[in-house]
Amino acid sequence: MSRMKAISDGLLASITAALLMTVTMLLLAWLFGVATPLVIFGDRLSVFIPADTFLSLMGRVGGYNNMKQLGVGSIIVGQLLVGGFGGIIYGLVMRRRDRSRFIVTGIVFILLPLAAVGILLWPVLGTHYHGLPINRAMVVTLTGLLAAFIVFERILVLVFRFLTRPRVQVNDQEFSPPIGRRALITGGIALLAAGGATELLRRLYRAATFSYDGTQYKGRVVQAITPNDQFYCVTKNVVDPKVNADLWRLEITGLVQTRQTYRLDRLKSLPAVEQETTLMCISNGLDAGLMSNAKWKGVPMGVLLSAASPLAGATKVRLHGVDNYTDTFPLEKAMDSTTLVVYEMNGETLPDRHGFPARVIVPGYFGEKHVKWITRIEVADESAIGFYEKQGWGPDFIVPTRSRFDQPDNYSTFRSAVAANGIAVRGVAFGGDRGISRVEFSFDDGATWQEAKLDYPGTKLTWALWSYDWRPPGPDNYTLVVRATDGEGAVQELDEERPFKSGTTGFHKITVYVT
Ligand SMILES: Nc1nc2c(c(=O)[nH]1)N[C@H]1C(S)=C(S)[C@@H](COP(=O)(O)O)O[C@H]1N2
Ligand SMILES: [Mo]
Repeated sequence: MSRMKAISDGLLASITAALLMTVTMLLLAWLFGVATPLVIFGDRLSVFIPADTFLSLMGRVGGYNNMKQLGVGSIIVGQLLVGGFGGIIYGLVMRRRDRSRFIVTGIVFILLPLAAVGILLWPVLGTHYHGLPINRAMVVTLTGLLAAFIVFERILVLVFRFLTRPRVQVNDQEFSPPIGRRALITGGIALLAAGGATELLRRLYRAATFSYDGTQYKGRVVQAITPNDQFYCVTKNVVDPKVNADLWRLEITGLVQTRQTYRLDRLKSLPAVEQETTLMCISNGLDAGLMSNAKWKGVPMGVLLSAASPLAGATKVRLHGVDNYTDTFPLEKAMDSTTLVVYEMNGETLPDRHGFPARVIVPGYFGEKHVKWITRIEVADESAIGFYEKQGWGPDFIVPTRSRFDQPDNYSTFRSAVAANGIAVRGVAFGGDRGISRVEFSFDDGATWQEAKLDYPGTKLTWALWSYDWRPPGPDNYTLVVRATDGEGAVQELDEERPFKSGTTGFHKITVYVT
């Protein structure tokens, strides 16, 4: 066999094998919720990207959604490249042999990759999109990888053998197709596999989070309680979990005397509380709508923790979602009666994209900490950190007091005859878990302030809705500003010392023209 033929047959066989391996992974993900390198590689890598690099990368590729697509695309290309390289080496080695032995190809193409990928992805192997508990999810993820690598190895070996086997002759009759035709057949299979992978990717794409990640709630539609289907949404995932409640468990582990495991029905049988709480994302801009308010129903986390008896030395909890998202907050905050594990949102079962079957509500902290699809509460010490904390977000995760205009729109124009009858100005104000006691409005860029009306005062844990019936003194270009005072009397401020990684501070301003 010529060197060229060894290389080209090795390459063709391995590309076919890598494509079928990708199809296997996508099928496992699609049918059984198995985590595959296609998505968990990105999770594993993104914690090493510092927050500022992450943001500038995100900006350069055109947003979080594009970045996620780029991530998945690169992993697929990477798999094809690594597979192709393996195939070339295999072809060259096979030049001097007539048959490879399974013991060798099994070690090289199944066991070694399994060990390498397993070690590399160890921290994220516990991911499962149908909600298996972490330890079982690890077994399932490794089994899925094993299956995918077996597919690669078997296809590589068999296709290479098919391509290079000498033609068989029986009684002068040609039995196997000529070499050129075999390459054609293999190419056809590879194309089919590529088509299959593309079709599966299309389906996953439709199920993917691209259509709703980053959904905002702001403007004229804003009401005191955000309807579930309009509640803002942020997720790190390409495809969000769709948890099967029968597989799902909530575990209380770590520095506790007695580990606890709850099924959903047991969780729901505990005395429940209802609590209105507003959530806001750490990356919410001053004019943005990554903030919403709902009435949540669930169980105080402190009840679950007390039943497990935290040990001395425990100072934090680390929460784990089935998507391998993690975050932490102080144990003391976890024991607060307003920190909840909830399973209902505005009287309905928690929607999938907001964390079905259960999520955490931790008033006063940024949205990051309100872990969705919660599956484990790990009682931990000071050293525990979470997904976005590893990226360098924080160190402060307490929501600073904020306020926003929802009406009128920025750069609106009013004729003075209309303006003389009053311009309806309204918006929201949010003070974390400190409540809102007062909202002031200015139409001269903060030189003078007017008392706004609190149409919906909310509770300590929610936003307030405010309004002001503004009668502009005459035609002019106006800069409107709003500022809130929280329930403890602290006035909203611009904190120049606060790093952007701890969330923006300052004032929302809009421009209005009266002509
Ligand atoms: N398991 C899990 N929980 C998560 C996230 C996630 O990606 N996975 N995103 C967090 C972020 S960044 C925010 S702002 C809130 C958003 O919650 P929502 O989509 O229900 O509004 O969920 C948090 N909880
Ligand atoms: Mo967020």
